[in-house]
Amino acid sequence: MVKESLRAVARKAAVFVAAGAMAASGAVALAGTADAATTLGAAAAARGRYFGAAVAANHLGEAQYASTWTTEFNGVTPENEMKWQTVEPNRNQFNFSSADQIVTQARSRGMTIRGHTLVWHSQLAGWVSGLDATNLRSAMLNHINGVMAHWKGQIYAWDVVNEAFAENGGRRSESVFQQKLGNGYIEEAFRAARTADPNAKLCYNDYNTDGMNAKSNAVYAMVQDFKSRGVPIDCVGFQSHFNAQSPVPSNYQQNLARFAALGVDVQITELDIEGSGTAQANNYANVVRACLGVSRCTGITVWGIPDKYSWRASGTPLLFNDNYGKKAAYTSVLNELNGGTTDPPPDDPEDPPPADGACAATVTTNQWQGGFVGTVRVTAGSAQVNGWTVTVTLPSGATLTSGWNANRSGNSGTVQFTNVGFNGSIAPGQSVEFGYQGTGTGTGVTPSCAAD
Ligand code: 9MR
Repeated sequence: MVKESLRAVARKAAVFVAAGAMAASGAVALAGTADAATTLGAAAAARGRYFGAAVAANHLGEAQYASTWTTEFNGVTPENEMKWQTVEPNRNQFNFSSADQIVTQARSRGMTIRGHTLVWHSQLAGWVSGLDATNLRSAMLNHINGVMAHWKGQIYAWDVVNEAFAENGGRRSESVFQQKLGNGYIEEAFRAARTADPNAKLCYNDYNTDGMNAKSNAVYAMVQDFKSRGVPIDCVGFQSHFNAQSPVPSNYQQNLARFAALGVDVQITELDIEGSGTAQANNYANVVRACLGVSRCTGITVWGIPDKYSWRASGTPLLFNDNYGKKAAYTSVLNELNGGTTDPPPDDPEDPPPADGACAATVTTNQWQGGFVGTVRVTAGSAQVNGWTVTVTLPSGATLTSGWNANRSGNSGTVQFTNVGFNGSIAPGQSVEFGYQGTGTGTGVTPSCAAD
C-alpha cells in the first residue's frame, strides 16, 4: 500500500515535468492522471511524452481501428498520406484530402502530429525524377512550402528529409535529390522548412541508425555540422524497425543519448518489432525504457495499430493482434510507461524521501565502452523547492562533455549543477530531471541535493 501511494506521488511528479516540457513545446497533449494510466497515450503523457501510431486513412471507417487509435494513442503519423506522390501528384497541384481526414481527427483530440515526409527519394511523384537541377531545386522548395503552409502551426514535427544516408555512411546514391542537387540539398530543405513553419520541429529521419554504426555516425556528423553552422534542425527520428536480423541494438539508448547531447530532440518514429510473446514484449520494453532514459526523447510512434495492417504483417510486429486484442507487447509497453520495474521505488530504504523543505537527487547512469550518460532526478520534499544545487563527485578519469537542463560548474571531479530557469521550482513531492554525458567511467556516483 505504501509503495502504491508513493508511486502515485511519483506519477504526479512526472505529470509536473510533462507540463513544463509541454509549455515549452506547446504541442504535446497532456492526458495523464495521477493514477496508473490505462492507455498508452495517458501513460506516456504522464512521462512528458507522446505515444503515437502510424494511421492509414483508408482504415478509419473500421470502427475498431478508429476507436483503438483514439482511445490508446495521443499521437499520430499519417502512414502514407503526406508523401509526395499523394500530396503533389502533379507539379504544383496539391491534394491534402486523405491526410486531412487524419489531421482533423487528431487535432480535435489534441494529438501530437508528426508530418511524414517532405523530401524522400521513395514514394515520389513520377514527374519529379525527370527534372533538371534548376527545376528540381525549385520543385523541392515549392513542395516544402506548399505542404508545410497547408498545416502551418498544426504539426509538432516534420520529417523534413527521410532516409538520405546509405549503410556505409555515404549518401544514398539512388536519391534524385542527391544525384542532381548534391550534398547540399538536405541543408537547403531544412532552411526552407524553418521559414515555411517556424513552429514545427524539423527532424531528420532514418532506419538502421538505431545503434552506433557507420550510418548513424554519418547522421551524427551531419547534425553536429548543422548545429555548428546554425542550419536549423531540432530532432532526429530513429525508425526502429526490428526483427531477428536487425535486433534492438545493445547501445540503443546510448545512441539516442549521444544525439540528444548535440542539442536535438530524439524520437522513435516507426517502431515495430517482429516476433511474439515474451521475447517481443521484452524487446518493446527495452525500447520504451531507452526512450524514458533520455530526457530529450520526446515520444514514440509505433508503425501501425493491428498486426494485419502492418507493412510487414507476417512478422506480427505491432502491439495489437488482428482482432485488436492487446498483445503481451502492449502490456509490457504500458507497464514500462507506468514506471516499469527498473526504477527503484521512492520508498526504498536506501533512497529515503527528502525531509521537509529539502530535495533529494538520484542518478541513473548508462555506461558504455568509454562513455556514459547520467540522468539525475531531483525531487522536492513536502515543501516547495525554489532553486536547487546538486553535487556529484565523478570518478577520476571521467570528463563531462555536455549536459542539459542544468548549469554546471566544471567537467571533472566534484561538479555542481544548478537549476535553469524553467526547472528551479519544484512543487512538494514532485520531480524534475537533468542530465550529463561524459567520457570515461561515470558509474558509482552518489549525488546530493541542496535547496536554495
Ligand atoms: O508503411 C508504409 C507502407 O504502407 C508503404 O507501402 C511503404 C512504401 O515505401 O512505406 C511504408 O512506410 C515506410 C516509411 O514511410 C519510411 N520508413 C520505412 C517505412 C516502412 O517501409
